[in-house]
Amino acid sequence: AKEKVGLLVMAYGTPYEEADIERYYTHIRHGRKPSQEMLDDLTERYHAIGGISPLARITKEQAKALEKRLNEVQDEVEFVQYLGLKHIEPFVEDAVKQMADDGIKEAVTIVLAPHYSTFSVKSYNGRAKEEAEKYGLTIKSVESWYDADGFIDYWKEAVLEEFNKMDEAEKEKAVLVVSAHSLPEKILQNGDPYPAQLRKTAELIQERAGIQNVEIGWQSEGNTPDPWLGPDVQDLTRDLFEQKGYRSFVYAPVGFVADHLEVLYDNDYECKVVCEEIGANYYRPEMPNVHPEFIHTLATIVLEKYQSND
Ligand code: FEC
Repeated sequence: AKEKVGLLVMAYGTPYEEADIERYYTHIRHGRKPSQEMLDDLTERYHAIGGISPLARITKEQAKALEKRLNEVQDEVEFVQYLGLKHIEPFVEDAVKQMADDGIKEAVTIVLAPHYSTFSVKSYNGRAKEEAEKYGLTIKSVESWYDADGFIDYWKEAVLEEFNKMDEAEKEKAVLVVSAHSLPEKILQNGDPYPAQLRKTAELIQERAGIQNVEIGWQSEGNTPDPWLGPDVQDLTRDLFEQKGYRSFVYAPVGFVADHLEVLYDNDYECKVVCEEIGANYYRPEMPNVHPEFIHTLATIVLEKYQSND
């Protein structure tokens, strides 16, 4: 039989049902319970997208599809997927322990977020590594894939599909807003590569799609007193409308890879409301989810990591 290699797919996680929202939110806040008002606000946002986020289902599908693809593109070993989440069970640590219990000796990890940041990818990878050391499990971790060819190509196609719905006059006054989750500005003090990686993703999409007007924005910032990376996509929309005369906005939240609250609410509701208020057209390309080209790209990245010497 072929050697079994662990494929640890890590992602943010989401409440499975309404009753999970409080403990999930508390976990995100590093153990501090949210106030009733904050809890109600989050619960309402979930209601607005249909009750609960499709993220749990999509993340599972992505992990399964990635395992399948990895076992199609190579024949040497058998990759076995494990899902490890940041803020709800199965936690990253649960998944690592399960791999060890199943007799897995080596594993590759990938986070379902393209851009590296000390706040996001580093914390996932650190948690996986720390747990793996307890069991003598060898892991190799993918750090980022914001410039991967197939990833850029996915977005090129998705974005052009939206631009192709416009006539020439509309296209001239259209802008592509490329965004990722905002993070506290203090990440910049230690030279975090996150903003530069987002800019690179935007540049590559712009080049490949041949789109003239492209801007970078940040979205979904947290509810804390410290300053967050900006401009926020909503403010940016108003400013671009007034200052550059854009009348159509195509939002590409490339820091995410699935339909979930931050896209279905923060883009499809909040940005859309701004567009409606100012009288602009709203477009949002499809998210990668389990698109075959996207999954194939992730498989290529994982395989390269597995075969590398680091
Ligand atoms: O669909 C869903 O149910 C879950 C969607 C979801 C994704 C996601 C991705 C990222 N976050 C990142 C950073 C932060 C920081 C804080 C923060 C807060 C929240 C809250 C919810 C939430 N996040 Fe999230 N995030 C998602 C959901 N996130 C809900 C809490 C309420 C709110 O503020 O809206 C602030 C923590 C604090 O208060 O101290 C920081 C980053 C990503 C993208 C990378 C990744 O996926 O890991 C970075 C999806």
